[in-house]
Amino acid sequence: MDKKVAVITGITGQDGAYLAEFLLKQDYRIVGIVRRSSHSDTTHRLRYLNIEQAIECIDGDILDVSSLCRIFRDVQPSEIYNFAAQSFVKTSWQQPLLTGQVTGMGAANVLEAVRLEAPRAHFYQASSSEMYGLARTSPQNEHTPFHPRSPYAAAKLFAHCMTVNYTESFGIFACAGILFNHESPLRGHEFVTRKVSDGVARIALGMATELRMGNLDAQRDWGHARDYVEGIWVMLQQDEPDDYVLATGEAHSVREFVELAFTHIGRPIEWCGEGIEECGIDLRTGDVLVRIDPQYLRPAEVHQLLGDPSKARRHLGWRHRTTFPELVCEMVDNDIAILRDEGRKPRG
Ligand code: NAP
Ligand code: G4F
Repeated sequence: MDKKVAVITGITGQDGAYLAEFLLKQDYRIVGIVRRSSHSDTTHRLRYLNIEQAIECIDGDILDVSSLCRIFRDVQPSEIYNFAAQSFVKTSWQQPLLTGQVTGMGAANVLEAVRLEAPRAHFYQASSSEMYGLARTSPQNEHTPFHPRSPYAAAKLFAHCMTVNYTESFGIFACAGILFNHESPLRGHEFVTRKVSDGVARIALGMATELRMGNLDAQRDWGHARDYVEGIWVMLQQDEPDDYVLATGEAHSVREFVELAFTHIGRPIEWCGEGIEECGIDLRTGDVLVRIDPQYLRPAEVHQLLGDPSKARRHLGWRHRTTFPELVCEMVDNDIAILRDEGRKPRG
């Protein structure tokens, strides 16, 4: 039997890399769309997973419909996963128009190329729990009303509605996964979990003395990206397209993430002060290890996100495997290992 062919936009990002790793185990041919860059190291996540050689990377950009049409026409994919986005919420206030173009219109471009060149392919859109924003009910499920609180969330909501629209209007098999935060050692350093795991690893190795943070009270439903890409794949194997929430069903604060990370390296902290005067003090030495820095606060905050993944459990048989403490410890241990390795490399 011919191999199934998957096209992945955003393959150089966290989820694209883990999905590619998973699909290779299912014997897929994988084509990744990679945008042009002036530096050569865009595929470091694929290299980290040791899968770079097994993937066909093709130049393309989701802002350029002609590149998408060319790739879909040439490759005739059975499945298309749209992960490409300007995905950092904080940046979306500094670059709202670019975020709208890439995260919102970019998805519409991909859908249009699917309609024109690969109308029988199964399509996945990376929707986000950020669309719930200032949610009126908790936990959030597929029926919870959306209230986006950032240009990023507004752009994702446009892309989400277009995905539903392309199924209803054109009969495209288009699924939107409404995914709550998922993290891993491949997470970008700008996101809070990786920032903390890297910062705590540096403190553990004596390379830094403190960590500067924003809102410690924000709560997120954090899972592991490797678990979530499996749920994404199962969505596209169903007989009918539908939308699904993927989440753990547990919310934790940024503060808890920080506390666990410091406890893991044997330097538990206690909190003193309030608001931007608050800081985290090393219980053993009395040193200040965490400071609040207003530059990391946002113009509008999403205070709590908590997902109800029961539909995915019932229909897809999916549930997360990695627990919150396992996630925190894996990320901190991984960053310690990376920093030790870098320290051993000869300068040159
Ligand atoms: P990520 O690590 O930031 O990866 C984003 C990817 O998009 C990168 O490969 C990036 O390429 C690519 N990209 C950006 N602009 C592009 C363009 N114009 N054309 C082609 N590619 C472009 O994001 P992630 O965490 O893997 O998330 C994957 C998707 O899921 C995103 O759409 C995100 O918004 C969404 N999502 C993520 C989460 C989460 O918790 N991780 C939750 C819900 C939804 P470069 O490498 O060249 O920058
Ligand atoms: O890690 P974050 O930047 O992720 P955020 O904003 O929740 O968005 C992520 O998850 C979404 C799914 O819900 C995705 F759609 C999106 O693409 C992205 O992957 O921030 C998490 C929380 C926020 O409340 C933020 O205010 O952490 C708080 N925070 C506190 N201090 C901080 C910091 N965030 C960052 N990035 N850096 C800080 O120092």
